[in-house]
Amino acid sequence: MKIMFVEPPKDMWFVMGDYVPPPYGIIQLAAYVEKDVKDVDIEILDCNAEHVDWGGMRNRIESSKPDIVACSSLATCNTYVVARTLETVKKVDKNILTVTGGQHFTATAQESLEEYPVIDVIVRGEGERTLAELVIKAKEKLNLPKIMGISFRQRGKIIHNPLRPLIENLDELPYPGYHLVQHIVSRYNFAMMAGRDAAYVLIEGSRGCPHECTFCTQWKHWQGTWRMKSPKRVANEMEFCHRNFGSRFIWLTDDNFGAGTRANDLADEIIKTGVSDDATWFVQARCDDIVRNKDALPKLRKSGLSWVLLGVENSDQSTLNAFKKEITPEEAKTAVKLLKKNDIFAHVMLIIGGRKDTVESIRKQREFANALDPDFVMFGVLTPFPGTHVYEEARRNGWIEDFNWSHYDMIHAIMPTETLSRSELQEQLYECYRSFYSPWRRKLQGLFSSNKLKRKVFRYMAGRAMLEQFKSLFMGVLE
Ligand code: B12
Ligand code: SF4
Repeated sequence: MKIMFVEPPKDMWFVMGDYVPPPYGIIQLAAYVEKDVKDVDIEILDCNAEHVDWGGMRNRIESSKPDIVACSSLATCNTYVVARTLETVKKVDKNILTVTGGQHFTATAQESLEEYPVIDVIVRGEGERTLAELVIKAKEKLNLPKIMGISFRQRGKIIHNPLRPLIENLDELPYPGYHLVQHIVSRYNFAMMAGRDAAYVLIEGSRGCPHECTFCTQWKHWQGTWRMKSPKRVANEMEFCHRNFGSRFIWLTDDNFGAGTRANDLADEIIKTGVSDDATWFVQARCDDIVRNKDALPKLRKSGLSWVLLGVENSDQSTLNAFKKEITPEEAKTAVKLLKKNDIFAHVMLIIGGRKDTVESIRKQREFANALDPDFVMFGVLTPFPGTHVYEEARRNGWIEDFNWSHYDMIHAIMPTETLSRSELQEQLYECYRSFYSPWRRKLQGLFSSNKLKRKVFRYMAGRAMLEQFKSLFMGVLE
């Protein structure tokens, strides 16, 4: 029995420059199958890192002769790429079992199975145990329809089996299977964040989220729970990746940092490993968690934490309330100040395009961003990702004008607001970037900042003409 995991050729998200990311989801799944299923051959084909195009992918599948192909998806914008991959598989041999999963396919299992006959099975929610059982049953030709957590077709009908209970203790997961991509592991990099030479890995410190923001897929995907690995385990994984794969830029996939003693304990454990002498790490965080963890920030910095992406989302309290974000603009200001004070690169994410947004309210957002003065800002357009409250409301009310999934990347306007058309909103998005990045004062401050990372990022951006890319997006997107 052979299972081939495929990371298809994906479009890059240009807002963050050039990068080659490890396909963490499938690397993790492959490691679990390797540990849990006997006598199975595992192969990972990472088309991005291996520079394999569609023709090359077909050749690899033909020569590998897998029994199962499991395709990574990551985000809604990759839907067609996944479908094309599994179509390629079926053209090679229609008997190969095709599987996918992740946030988008979990939320759209019914529609996706209706639309794409090339998908045999969708693994909904947490993937490890379900995929392992699928492989065992497929290997032993046992009854596939009894597997919890899958959606599939049976005699022309689409069946959704009940969701599988979540893994209770994430420390039981094997270490991510970077050894399975050992030959290409040095190609993973995030040029803008760490330079092309710093080997880049993703590590999962926790899974899910206890909050319920209306625009986010995460809480529902993970059944409203937040589970974490122990700080010692996370530090050990970092050390393992650093020692075995030379990883020097580590992205924790966590959506939350959490409160309590976790941040402090994590910093202690990482410092003990000595990784921080040579590697830096990144995490996303809520503003309130940064404020709550303020006393731990100096130690976190010492442990190598160099960059935090803060979900600020909006400057307006009533919009934050409508998003159910449960933070205040004041917390955002404090969080940015705290990060900068501790020499941690403060990266802010703001969302425009809420239903009530107007030219005036977006202007206020720009002013807020400028006043916050973080090291880096990303503006996104409110996007109705399937599985979110925003999607349900927008569908119900007929607000969605663009159903091309490849545009669901937060830089294409998908819905108008009450007062702005999609093209006007797209123009506003460009204006947000222009207003923040084009003033010479900010460019010079960035290029000559005392913070080394900020200098590097601004030099990188200057070289890449990122603003021009936004401008062309604004000109071309609705054609
Ligand atoms: C790291 C990351 C990135 C990295 C790239 C990483 C990569 N490997 O390519 C960067 C920064 C480049 C990036 C870009 C984008 N990202 Co991103 N990213 C993440 C992040 C933080 C971690 C992903 C991860 O590895 N998670 C850990 C793994 C183990 O979890 P998982 O992927 O969900 O997999 C589990 C299950 O879902 C399931 N599963 C998943 N896939 C499959 C496949 C099979 C076959 C099976 C059986 C099971 C299965 O099993 C796995 C184990 O249980 C997630 C948020 C998060 N915490 O997950 C967002 C997230 C995936 N990104 C998101 C988005 C929207 C984007 C962008 C569009 C940019 C944006 N606006 O934010 C682009 C898209 C780029 C592209 N073309 O692919 C959204 C996706 C929402 C959606 N429905 O589209 C997420 C969920 C963030 C969020 N809170 O909304 N991202
Ligand atoms: S946006 Fe962040 S805090 Fe809100 S539900 Fe998603 S992961 Fe949780």
